[in-house]
Amino acid sequence: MQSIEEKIKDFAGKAGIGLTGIAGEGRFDGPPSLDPSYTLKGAKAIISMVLPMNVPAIYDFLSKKSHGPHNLEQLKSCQRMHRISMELAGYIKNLGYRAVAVPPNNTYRRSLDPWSTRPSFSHRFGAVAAGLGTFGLSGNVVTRQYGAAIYLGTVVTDAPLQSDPLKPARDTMDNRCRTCKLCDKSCTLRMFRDDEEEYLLINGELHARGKRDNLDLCNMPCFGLHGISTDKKWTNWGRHWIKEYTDCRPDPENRVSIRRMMMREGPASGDGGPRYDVIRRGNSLIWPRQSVEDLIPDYENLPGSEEKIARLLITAHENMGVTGLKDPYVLTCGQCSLVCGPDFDETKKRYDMLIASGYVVPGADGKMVHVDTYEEARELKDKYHVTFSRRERLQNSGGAFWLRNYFGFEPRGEWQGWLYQRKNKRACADAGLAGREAKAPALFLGIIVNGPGKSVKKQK
Ligand code: B12
Repeated sequence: MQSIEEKIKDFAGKAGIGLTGIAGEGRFDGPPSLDPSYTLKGAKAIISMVLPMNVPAIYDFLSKKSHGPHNLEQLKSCQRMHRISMELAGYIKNLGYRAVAVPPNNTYRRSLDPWSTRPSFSHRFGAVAAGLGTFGLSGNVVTRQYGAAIYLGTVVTDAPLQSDPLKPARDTMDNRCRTCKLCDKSCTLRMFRDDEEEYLLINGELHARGKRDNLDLCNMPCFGLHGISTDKKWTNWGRHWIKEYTDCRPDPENRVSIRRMMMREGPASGDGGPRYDVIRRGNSLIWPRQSVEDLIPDYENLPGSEEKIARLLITAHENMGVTGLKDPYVLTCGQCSLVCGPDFDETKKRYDMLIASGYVVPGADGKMVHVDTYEEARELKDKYHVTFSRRERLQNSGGAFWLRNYFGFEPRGEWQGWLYQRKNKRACADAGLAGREAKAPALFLGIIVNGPGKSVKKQK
């Protein structure tokens, strides 16, 4: 007879999930967002799942052939992951237990810093606790089978499930990242460091990842606000370049000035509000299958023309109730995970595509135009620079939405966070790694503790 764990994995596999792992009791000692009881009181286990990203769509994206297929595929896959997670939760309920699906993304807890983006449950921490992979330099979870180019999903349950074996905590960092580091070079603002590690204590073991300089340096490229690489040799798909950061990477410790820049550039982009809304609605809510998931064909059956691809995206957005985007391609970066394939050769191949891909910038009609040199890109950017009125900027900034939905104070999580930081700090010190613990730089507390930071700019 099949065990309950086997039945669950069988269900997930038949639904199309690539990898499934289980973390049971004793596997949730870590940062607060590894606590499954935030999602389900009395939770005893989680089922962590992986869907690989579509590789041809990644090639199109990195080589600048088109950003359409990856934009469509991510929306489809996140809906798919959400649907399968809900179906699996239903199946576990049929077996007599309680179960809840964690949406793929955008279920942030309230915080005094509404942009701190702390998830209700961290799929990454869950995947590590369930033995599916370990952290890489970029902080992404890297699996042996697919690298980091994956979508993660989680179901939380009170079923008393047996855990799967864990991967060694340094599996990815020692066996892959040490000699690769191409994810770092794929980030336009170089958010993490390739020469310094930070550590997270999870279930009594220290897990390494690249030290993160400042999460806002990830938020800006990922939301399309800074598309040009630090060496100015290529771009991601972002429409904007922050003037002050084009020649000089900012000092990551100057948190206040970087956040101020994000607050200036977000509204200046003219459609930050609806863009975020597409991501939120596509990732945290589930829609009737025919209106998003089934509307979007698999890569092999996508329409040949860019116009038709854009129309598909716009229809999917409209079906989720979002209009008013200046352009429908909301995914502009994520390159640290897209380049990371199952082995070094594949990763290098993807990275080479990126650095040989040149530049994309908005042209006369607002559509992205491909050019080969920095000078051409600069010229087009200056020529077709679009500005928005103060009213438009305010209307479409989305700032009020963030405050309304994510500002607040959740004492339990903050307390758990404080206890965790202390424990992690002690564990690092005991291991001879004093000061290398991953910090949780809540902006307001950070300002009080560290001061507003240095104004010196740092070139990298
Ligand atoms: C916020 C978020 C983002 C933000 C910030 C990214 C980042 N670097 O953290 C943005 C929008 C920029 C982003 C970008 C991307 N993301 Co994202 N994102 C998330 C999300 C919602 C949470 C990530 C997270 O755990 N962050 C923050 C905290 C919790 O982690 P931490 O800093 O390590 O924790 C420290 C402290 O904050 C503290 N702490 C932790 N939790 C809590 C809670 C409380 C209350 C307190 C007080 C403290 C505290 O403890 C830790 C040690 O100090 C998850 C979905 C999910 N629900 O898990 C997807 C997710 C991580 N993203 C994903 C992906 C794919 C991407 C992109 C590639 C873009 C894309 N979608 O194509 C890029 C990759 C960038 C990168 N290197 O991380 C995947 C990851 C795949 C993988 N292989 O790991 C996820 C899991 C989505 C999914 N369902 O697949 N993302």
